[in-house]
Amino acid sequence: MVKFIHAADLHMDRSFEGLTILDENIQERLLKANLTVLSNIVDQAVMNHVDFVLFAGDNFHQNRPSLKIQKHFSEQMYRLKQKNIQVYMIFGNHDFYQRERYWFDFPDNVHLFTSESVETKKFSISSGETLAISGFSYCHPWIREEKVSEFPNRAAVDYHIGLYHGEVGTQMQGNYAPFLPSRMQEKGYDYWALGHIHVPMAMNESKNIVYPGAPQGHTQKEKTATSVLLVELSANQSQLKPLEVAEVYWKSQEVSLQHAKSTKDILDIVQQQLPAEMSKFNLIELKIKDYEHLSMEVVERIQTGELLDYLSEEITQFSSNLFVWRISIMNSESKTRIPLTASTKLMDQLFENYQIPQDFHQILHEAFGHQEAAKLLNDLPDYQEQTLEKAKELLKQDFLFEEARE
Ligand SMILES: [Mn+2]
Repeated sequence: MVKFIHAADLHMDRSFEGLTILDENIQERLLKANLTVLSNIVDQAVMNHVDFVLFAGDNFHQNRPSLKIQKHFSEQMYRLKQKNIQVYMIFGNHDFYQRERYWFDFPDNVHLFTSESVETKKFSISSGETLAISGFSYCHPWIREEKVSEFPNRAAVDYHIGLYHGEVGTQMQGNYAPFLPSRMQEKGYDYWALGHIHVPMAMNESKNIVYPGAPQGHTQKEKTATSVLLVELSANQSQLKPLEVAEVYWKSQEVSLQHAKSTKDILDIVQQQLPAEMSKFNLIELKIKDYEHLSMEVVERIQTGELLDYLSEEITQFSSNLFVWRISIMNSESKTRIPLTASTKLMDQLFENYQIPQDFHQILHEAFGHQEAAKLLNDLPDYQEQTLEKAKELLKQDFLFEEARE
């Protein structure tokens, strides 16, 4: 039997996105959380007596990780070395590998894949069983080729594992090493340790082609990104167990103002509906509903951020693990939206045009033609996706789509 931890997408130097009001204490706490997540993974590796740890890419959010993060990373790897735990690591599209970026040596228990060509490392573990791990790294922010076909067939070992940072797609139809899970399955490996998608998910029925998800969510969309996987492989089966390692949890909570008789009741009601004390730090979005019987002033004070401003301070005083980062209004019928005689389907179709990276680039050709701007934009691989999402959100906020009547 072999036992290991499969982690991916730590994005250790990524900031927590969407938070606008932040006092210094909280900012510092969030930065520290990123480092603690790695220590938590190492703690779990030691506690569970694993044979090795796999990092499936994007450990760092940028391909120029800060010296502070590098030092912390190498210290934590050293902790694993002292317990005789090996580390196998590839680099992803965010932390694409360039040797000169690393000022700290990785201890010798860390085995890096540094080439865009698939390499295989063979070794044996303390039980005497033999292993092969095949993988590749990004040396650029994009890989457009399908890479599975470059992987060797199963070697004559007890366990063969593939390390792969990428997303589902077909040859040249994506920027992140597009692959088909069925092709991976054909290789006959025992396990494929995937990285890139931050939501935990298995890509095949037998659950041995798997994204563990990011161990720490950095945006409100990454609520399920809280863990790494403890994997046990034996002759004919694999067993996966998620281990919670996140330090910061994103939550959203609906708050009904149904029982508020006047605006004066609102503050009390909101505070009463907040969750009780929690052991980890929670970033909470409050979604206000059933407020229509109250005056327009409620909506105004929420929309201007005044209520948020007040509450975030109030709440930090009675709970140190709670931070309200956004207060939004549910089904905001009160906000007048401009009616458009167009279906949302039409909008979706229009958006499809902008999904094509070349077309998106074309619109922004002036920006991409500017040396400094292009550098900045290329450092944001999710730029297109995020821009389109935001645009969609704004359109839905401002317009009311009405089907054309025949
Ligand atoms: Mn990635």
